[in-house]
Amino acid sequence: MFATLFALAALSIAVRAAPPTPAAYPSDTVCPDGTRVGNAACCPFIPLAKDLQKTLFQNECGEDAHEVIRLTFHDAIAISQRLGPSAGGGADGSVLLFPTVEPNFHANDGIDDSVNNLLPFLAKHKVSAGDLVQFAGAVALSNCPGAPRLEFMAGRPNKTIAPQDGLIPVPEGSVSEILERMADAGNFSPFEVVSLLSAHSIARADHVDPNLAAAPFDSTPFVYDTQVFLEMLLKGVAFPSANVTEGVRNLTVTGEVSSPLPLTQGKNAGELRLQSDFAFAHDPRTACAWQGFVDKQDFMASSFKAAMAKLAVLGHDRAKLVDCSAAVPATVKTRVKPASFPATKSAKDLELSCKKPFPSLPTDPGAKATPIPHCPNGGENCESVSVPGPA
Ligand code: HEM
Ligand SMILES: [Ca+2]
Repeated sequence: MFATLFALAALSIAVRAAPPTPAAYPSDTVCPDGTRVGNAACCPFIPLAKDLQKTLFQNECGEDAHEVIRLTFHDAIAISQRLGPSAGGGADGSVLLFPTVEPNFHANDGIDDSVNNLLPFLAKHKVSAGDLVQFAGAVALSNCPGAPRLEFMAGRPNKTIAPQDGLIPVPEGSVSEILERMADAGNFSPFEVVSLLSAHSIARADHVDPNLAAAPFDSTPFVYDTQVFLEMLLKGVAFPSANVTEGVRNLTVTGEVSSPLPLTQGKNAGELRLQSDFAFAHDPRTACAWQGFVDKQDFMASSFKAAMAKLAVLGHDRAKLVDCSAAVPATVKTRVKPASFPATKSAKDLELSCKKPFPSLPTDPGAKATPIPHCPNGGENCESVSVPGPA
């Protein structure tokens, strides 16, 4: 009893003694729209989430959501402990504040869409550019079945610089180069980098192979599941573009290696395998972390959430930001199918580099390879938002 009272007294002293950072704003505030949040600084994010869902994402884990999730990484990672503050400010929204600089970096090919799509929200809502990028990413991810609900910390200032080129990993990069870059940016461990790469479960490439648009990295690009970890371990057989064959690949395409599911039919592009993802799946430093996520949905999701929490505050002191995670929409509740070999594939197609036991998994029915649908509704025709803008 006394111990409890003492603990409570100590706690209230600790709370009152806290410095007047934004974290000391009144808690349990009622926002103008009636929503209760822990802190007044979180109020602008409630209408922002609604507007993003209605105007941009349409509550879908489609192209527009994927692009913004990629943007959270490309904004945040442009920071370097080795080169110092003049190299870039991390998760600072510089990509929105200097829309004619960063989108032109080679590693940012295709990022212009998400920059132009987000700029109207910066003009309309009272939030900083850095907060907008990370919050929009968390809202986008909430639409993806299987994904975790991300932490969101608010309060990144708008005062920043455009980063230098060369800080964003490219698929031609070696595992050593990428690990070194990720450690320099934010002390990410090899395990954390593999955790972050789970984002490639909801990803497609428009710019790696110029012959293909929206070429998916796994057979379920609208579901945050472990298929990308499984399918990366299947033997590559061909390229998804008829114009790219093993022999002439280097003439037109870099950063891509042979895929296990190359079938392209109309707009339904075959699976495209990034050279860097494939290298991570087999490198001795990362192969067991990679294989360890196969069919481990919850472990993958919680590991991603932890690594994203680190990524989202790069360049900031987390203690000076305000926890507005409650403003992130709850994730969709659609059940995610456990990992399975795509039709025609089985354990005999695996090429493993980690010596640990591999889970026993079923094969999807079908005598022939199934095309990977272009749209979340299973069809070939779907709209994506493309706001004209400076990027
Ligand atoms: C660390 C090494 C990484 C490399 C080399 C890499 C490379 C790439 C490449 C080349 C693309 C295709 C872009 C295009 O052609 O349109 C892509 C897409 C994507 N990446 Fe990464 N990436 C990395 C890490 C990450 C991380 C950490 C995230 C987490 C947020 C992420 C999220 C995405 C998403 C969501 C897409 C899909 C974008 C879309 O479908 O429009 N990537 N990545
Ligand atoms: Ca997937």
